[in-house]
Amino acid sequence: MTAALTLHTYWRSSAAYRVRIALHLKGLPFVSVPVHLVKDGGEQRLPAFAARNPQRLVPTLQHGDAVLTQSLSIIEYLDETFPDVPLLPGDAWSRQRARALAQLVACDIHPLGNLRVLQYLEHELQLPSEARTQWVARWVRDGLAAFEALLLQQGAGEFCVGDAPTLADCALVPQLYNARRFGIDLAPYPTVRRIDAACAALPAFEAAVPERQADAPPA
Ligand SMILES: N[C@@H](CCC(=O)N[C@@H](CS)C(=O)NCC(=O)O)C(=O)O
Repeated sequence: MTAALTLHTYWRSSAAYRVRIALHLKGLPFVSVPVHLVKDGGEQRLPAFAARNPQRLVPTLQHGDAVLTQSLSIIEYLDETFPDVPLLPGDAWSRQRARALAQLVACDIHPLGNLRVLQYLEHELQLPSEARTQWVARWVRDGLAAFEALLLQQGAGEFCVGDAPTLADCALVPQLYNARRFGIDLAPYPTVRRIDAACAALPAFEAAVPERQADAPPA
């Protein structure tokens, strides 16, 4: 019997959403432990959570006694540990493309609109809500334009890299959810939207949607 998988997660965290997609694509059973990122200053900042993940971020995945942090490396760990339904393609060039697209989202878009960054803009720099939204939109549009251009330059399949979902799709879909949340127009990115629709048709992506999580507020 394999060790249990426990995901410390928050329904609207796009980084946790990436890992939920990967777990569902692989058909791995896991227990979700909600970490409320906003209530009472954020449960991620409590000592008990910080002892598990000193970065005080979700996702954090426990696999038996091992504690894993950082969504993309968690997904790569899952891929190596549970190789059925691979999330990285079979050849080095395609693997590099999948990783580069995922990192474009996770390293170059997402950190600029993260909760603690927005809280800093609000509370310390005292930027009004409109300016904070403008900040997020600026970096999301920039990143998605590059993502779209890379897909066109390198030739996407049904999904970002080839005809099966990869690490890149696990990163893209949550970022688009986030973009919609901030009211960003996705019309300029038709290939991205086509791939998002292909992902949305798969039960694994549907199961990972924020509103379907147990800690999501009632509709
Ligand atoms: N690079 C990290 C980012 C994780 C991250 O930023 N998580 C956010 C939620 S999407 C978080 O926990 N934020 C809490 C905070 O900003 O205090 C990863 O990919 O796992």
